[in-house]
Amino acid sequence: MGNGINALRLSSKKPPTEDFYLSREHPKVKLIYFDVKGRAELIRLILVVGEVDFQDYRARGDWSEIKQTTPFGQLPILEYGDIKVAQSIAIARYVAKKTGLAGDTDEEQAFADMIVDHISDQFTIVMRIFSASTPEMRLDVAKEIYKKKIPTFLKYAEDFLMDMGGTHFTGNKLSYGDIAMFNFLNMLLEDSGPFAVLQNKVDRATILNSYPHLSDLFHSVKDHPKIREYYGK
Ligand SMILES: N[C@@H](CCC(=O)N[C@@H](CS)C(=O)NCC(=O)O)C(=O)O
Repeated sequence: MGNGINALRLSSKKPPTEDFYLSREHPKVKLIYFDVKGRAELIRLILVVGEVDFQDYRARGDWSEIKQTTPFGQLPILEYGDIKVAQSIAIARYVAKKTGLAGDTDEEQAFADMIVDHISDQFTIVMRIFSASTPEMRLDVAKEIYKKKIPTFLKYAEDFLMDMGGTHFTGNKLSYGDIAMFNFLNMLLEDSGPFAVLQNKVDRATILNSYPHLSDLFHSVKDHPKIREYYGK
């Protein structure tokens, strides 16, 4: 196997957490993914909110070369010193811990993790839209998911958020669970997202009206100064 696996074996050489934050000229953290939001955007947003200067590497023609160096032949991966981490949710959790966005207690961490996993399951379902083989099938799959899966997903998430006090999934403060929900809702609402094929912009723009706590959470994360800066608004 390539030297990616060897690097992974060096993981006992734990880099100091202070190193995570470095100047833009010499970032120590490198996130490698394709040039889309996909499974990397949550990780990017956590690093952005956590104020970590990272190299946001977007693989293009060099993918087959990079693939040989990845632990599981897939992206995203995160490189940090001698550490190489694969699996988007494992990476998200790792950077959330490093940046204080994973929840402060074991219980808060469990609550943040549980919403992130709930979102991750739904994300995998939404990705079926992209694997549909014809434009007609893509439309049918998108319609089915939008009508049947999304409302159930949102209802459970809204109820859970209400149970946690209504503002943050950990109950207390911003965590990567809130950021993950923002990221998912952003994908649901945005023009370039998987649901754009439905041409139901107006309907999607009002979908959060039925989920007031999720709507407030979405807007509060969207208004986070670092997120506004990242999206250039
Ligand atoms: N469960 C993995 C899935 C990773 C995955 O499916 N990666 C895709 C891009 S979203 C990939 O690398 N595809 C290219 C390939 O498999 O050659 C994760 O969450 O990281």
